[in-house]
Amino acid sequence: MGEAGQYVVIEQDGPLALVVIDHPPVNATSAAVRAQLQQAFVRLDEDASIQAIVLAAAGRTFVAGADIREFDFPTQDPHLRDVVQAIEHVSKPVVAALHGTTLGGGCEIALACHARVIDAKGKIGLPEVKLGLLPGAGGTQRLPRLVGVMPSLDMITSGRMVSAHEALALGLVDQVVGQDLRKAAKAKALSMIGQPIRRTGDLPAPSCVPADCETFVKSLQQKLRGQIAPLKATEMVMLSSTTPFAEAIRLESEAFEGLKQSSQSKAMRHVFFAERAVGHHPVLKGIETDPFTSIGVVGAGMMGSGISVAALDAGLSVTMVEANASALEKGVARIRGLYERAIKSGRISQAVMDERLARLTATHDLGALAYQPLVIEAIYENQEAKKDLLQKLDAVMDAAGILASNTSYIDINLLAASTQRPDRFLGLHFFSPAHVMRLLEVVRGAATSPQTLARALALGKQLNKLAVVVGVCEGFVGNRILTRFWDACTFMVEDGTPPQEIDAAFERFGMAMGPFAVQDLAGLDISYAMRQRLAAQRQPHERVPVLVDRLVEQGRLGQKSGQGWYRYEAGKRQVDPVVSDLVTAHAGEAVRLSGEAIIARGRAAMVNEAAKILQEGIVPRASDIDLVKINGYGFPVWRGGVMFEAMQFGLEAVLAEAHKIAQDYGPTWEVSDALIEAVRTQKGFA
Ligand code: T1G
Repeated sequence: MGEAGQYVVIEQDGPLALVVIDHPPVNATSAAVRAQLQQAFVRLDEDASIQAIVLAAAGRTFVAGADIREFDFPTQDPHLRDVVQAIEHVSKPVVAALHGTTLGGGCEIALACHARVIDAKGKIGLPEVKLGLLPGAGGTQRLPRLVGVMPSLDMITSGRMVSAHEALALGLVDQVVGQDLRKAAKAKALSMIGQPIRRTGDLPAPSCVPADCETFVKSLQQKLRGQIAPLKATEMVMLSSTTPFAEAIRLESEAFEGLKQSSQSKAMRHVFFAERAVGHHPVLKGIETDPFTSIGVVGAGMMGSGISVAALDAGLSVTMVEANASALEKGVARIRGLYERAIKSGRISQAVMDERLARLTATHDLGALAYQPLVIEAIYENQEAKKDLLQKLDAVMDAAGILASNTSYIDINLLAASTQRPDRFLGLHFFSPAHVMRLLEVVRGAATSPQTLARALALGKQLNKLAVVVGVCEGFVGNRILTRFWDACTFMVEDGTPPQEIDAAFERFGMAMGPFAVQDLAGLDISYAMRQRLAAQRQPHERVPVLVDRLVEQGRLGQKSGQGWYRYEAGKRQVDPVVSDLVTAHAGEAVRLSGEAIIARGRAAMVNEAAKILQEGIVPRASDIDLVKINGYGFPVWRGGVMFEAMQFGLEAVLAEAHKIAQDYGPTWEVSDALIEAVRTQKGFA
């Protein structure tokens, strides 16, 4: 694992030494970087000709943290906390020059320097909890000494980056500069020669109002649903006001090492690298794309207006077209309403709202889309209506324009074939609310060209979406697995396990909401319509959900009708005896599954379908499926996604359950060869 390169260089300029870390792409503190950094500071401390030091980094950012790839192996000396300690105890002033994203171990190094100068566009933070970790090189003890306990709890348990100006206001940095960062840092260092050195670790222990901390912990516990790192981090930060620094540092690194070995951190590190891999597609190699400045959206309903807001928020101009006058008005009012609420909650200012709305053009005229580089149709889910619209758009749009459909299930190849530009056509499946949900399924049709795909992914990045490229199949990746999961859960109810017990089991598992509560939120009529649509393709003896269709036929559509699987009074969901009686009557010889058995069955139903998706080449990586489930369907990130969790759990058991499911639910639940192969080879899913 050793690295040979020289990643730390020293430039001397009179009494000043400039130490530059140069370890692309993000100056992560790998073992070699740590060793060279420690050697550099020991040497400079002994060098009498040096009276002050500036620590900076080359490339696009100051240190963005420890090298996450090293966490699967025993830590090599020196530990970062020892390097940080060495920097803090140098006998001459050390000033950090911060640019880009100073994160994790990079922030901890900066905290140990005696002053911090940051570029105005810079950001700084301790995002370790997003990896199931906590700051392990003194961050939980030094940050509170600089900014106080409550701001530290906010920064460390949210993992959010703060801007340069917020960092200055917090007291985290000493100076913000618009240009020539290093020059300013050097001036700062020279001005500190001969002055008493302010070592963060030696600063007084911060005060902490126990009641405030208790309130903070309570609200955190409500949000976490089983995640452990943020609570452990809170415990460490609170030590800063009660425990001597050296002892607290020892406890912090113990807690860090413990979390590093945890399955939650392994899962979240898997997700980190999965997010980096998802954009890699061999067909896109070498294709450069220009950023979008504008797009067109047809349909001003929930999805159309949400997509428009996502684009306006990303700085694009949007032309939103809606044939129906009142629908257009409603769409614009919905967008305006979203921004007014954002102003009320302090997320944006009136000026920002006005600037964004100024980039919105709302019209009935399809012709207004003639020169749009990309147009997304987001009208209601009806195949003929979409084909008709796409043909009209095909006729008015410039030949180079890309056409996209926001359909969540209609065959993209079929829609593409209804246009003259199948190579410049694909699916862009947003999730509701489209301006909030991070996931974007980019559905690549058989004729979609690599250039079109590259453009779509570029748009996804501009809209801050996590774009996952998927092939064409019924329900794409997310809804296809969801349908299997919901069907299996409905069969568990029909066989005698109450829906509220299944929901409780999956909410304990870490899901935001259980499957039946989600169905009620989405509307039972949506999946009912899909089952009706697919009825003709059903295989003989195929088991289909019965009870849910009965609910729909009784007008129980979910939250929108006040009744579904549950009853809703004053917005609160309640178990409905009517449904309980229906279940008991239907189940007869009830099979009431335990929590563990419920999870095992749900897991196997999802993994078996996901394995088929892999087998069919709908996605190239199992981790892509993990990202879809985490970012679109509330699968707990700290379990790493449906495929990673199953591999951690043990695929043998999943396969055994999948065989039982095939026996219980019939031929369309046959076990996937990919799952069998993953167990046979002991290699899991690639
Ligand atoms: N370690 C190893 N590789 C990293 C890395 C890291 N910390 N950060 C990024 N990379 C790789 C990444 O895999 C990708 O590689 C390339 O760099 C560009 O990244 C002791 C324990 C900095 C905001 O959590 O959030 O410090 O795919 O595509 O969109 O307390 O990367 O090209 O082969 O994401 O411009 C804490 C993690 C670590 C920050 C840049 N730090 N990184 O985003 O580029 S734990 C973090 C990021 C820690 C201490 C603890 C982002 C970024 P490849 P990218 P980007």
